[in-house]
Amino acid sequence: MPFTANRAFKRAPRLLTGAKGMYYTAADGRRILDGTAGLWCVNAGHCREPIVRAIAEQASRMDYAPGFQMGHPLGFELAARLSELLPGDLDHVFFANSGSEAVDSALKIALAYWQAKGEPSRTKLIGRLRGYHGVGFGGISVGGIDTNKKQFASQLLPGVDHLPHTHDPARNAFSRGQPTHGRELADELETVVRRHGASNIAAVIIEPVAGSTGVLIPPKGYLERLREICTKHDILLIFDEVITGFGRLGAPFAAEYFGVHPDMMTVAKGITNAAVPMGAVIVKGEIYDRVVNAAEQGIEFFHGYTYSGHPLACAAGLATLDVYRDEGIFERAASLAPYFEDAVHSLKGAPHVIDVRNLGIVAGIELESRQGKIGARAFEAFTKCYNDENVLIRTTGDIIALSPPLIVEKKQIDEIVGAVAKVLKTVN
Ligand code: PXG
Repeated sequence: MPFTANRAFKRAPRLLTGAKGMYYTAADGRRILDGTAGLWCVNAGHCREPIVRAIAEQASRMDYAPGFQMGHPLGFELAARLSELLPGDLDHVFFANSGSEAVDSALKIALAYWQAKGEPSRTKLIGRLRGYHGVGFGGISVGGIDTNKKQFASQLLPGVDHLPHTHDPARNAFSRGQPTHGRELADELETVVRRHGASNIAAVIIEPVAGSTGVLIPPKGYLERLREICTKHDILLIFDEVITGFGRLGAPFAAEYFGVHPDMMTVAKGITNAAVPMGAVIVKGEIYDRVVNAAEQGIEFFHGYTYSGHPLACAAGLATLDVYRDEGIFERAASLAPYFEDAVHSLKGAPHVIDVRNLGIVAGIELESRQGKIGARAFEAFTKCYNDENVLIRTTGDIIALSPPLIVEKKQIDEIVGAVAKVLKTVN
C-alpha cells in the first residue's frame, strides 16, 4: 500500500466503499465527513453527476486512443480550456497521469529547452528542503523530504541543489495567511547561483504553498523575490501546483493568487476532480516553440506515456472545469476562506498545538511531537477522528493538514475543526 504502515493497516483496516459530495461511506456503513478532499484532490466534492456522466459517455464512445503519432479532439480541447484558465503566456500543455509524472516531464522539458536554446550546460535543478514533487527519481531528487529519499539515496539525480525551507515557527507561529518573516530566504537562491554559476542552472522548482510537508505558507514577498532572481539569471521557474491548482487558495492557481507567474507549471489532482488520474505540465509558448523548432525533423521530444491525454481523463477534466466555472467553486473557496481561517485558529490553545497556519481552504495544525516518536501523536489524532468522530483528516509527521472539498459548508468546517479539538483533548 502507498505510504502506509502495511502491518498496522492489515491488523485494523480502514476501508471506504462509497462517496457523495462531502462524505465517504465506510465499509462498516458509517458516513465519514471528508476533511481532506481525498488526498487534496476532490475539489468539487465526490461523485459529481456531470463528471460521472462525462466519463461514462466517453467510455462508451471511445475508450482509448493512442497518443503517439495520433490524437483525439478532447485532448486539444482540454489543453485550450486550461490555457484560458491559466495566467500569462502559460499556454501549451503536456498530459501525464499523475503529479509525479508531471514533475518528471517538467524537469525533462527544462533540460530539452536549454539544449534547444544552445545552452546545454544549464542542467542543474534546484528544489527546496521539505519540498514534495512526487515519487519519480526526478521528483524525489529535487524534493526535500528526507524520509522519501533515504531508501533510494544511492541513485538520485546528480546536479541537484536545494534552497532552505521557509518554516520559521519562532517568528511566524500562528500566522493568519502569509507570514511576515522570511522574505530574505529567497535570497539564498543568489547563494546557490554563486555556488554553481547561473549558466549551469536549468530550473528552480517549488510548491508555492508546500503541502505534503505540512502546509508551509510562503512569507510575504518571498515568491516575488524568487521570481526576480530567476528572471535576472534567466533560470526557469517551475511552480508545482499539484495541490494549489484548481481553487485550493480561492483562485484558479497560486500563480494568480500571489500574482507571481512561473515559466512552467505542474498540475494533477483537481484537474479531473480526481475522478480519473491525470497530471499535466503547462509551459510558456516560447518553451514549446524552442523545443519543437530546434528539431530538424521527426519527433521533437522523446518522452510520453501510453495514457498521456487519456480520453476518459480528458472527458473528466472538461466536465470538471465546467463544474468549477458553473458553480463558481474558486470564488466560493475565496469567500469561505476567512471563516475557515477563524475556525482553524480557534485551535490555538488546544492541547499540544504549537502552530496553526492557513491560506485559502488549506490549514496546517502542528502538534508538539512526543519525545523520540515523531508522528505518533498526530497519527493517534487521525485514527481517533476517523474511528470516533467520523471525520477524515490527514497527518504528516505531527502536523494535521485540513483541505476539505471546496463545496464544504460552514457547519461542516465547524464539525471538522470540532472533531480535531475534541480528539486533541484525549490524545496524550
Ligand atoms: N507535487 C506535489 C506538490 C504534490 O503534492 C505530487 C507532486 C505527486 O503527485 P502524484 O499524483 O504522483 O501523487 C504531489 C502529491 C499528502 C499527500 O497528504 C500529498 C500528495 C499525494 C498524496 C498524499 O501529503 N501530493
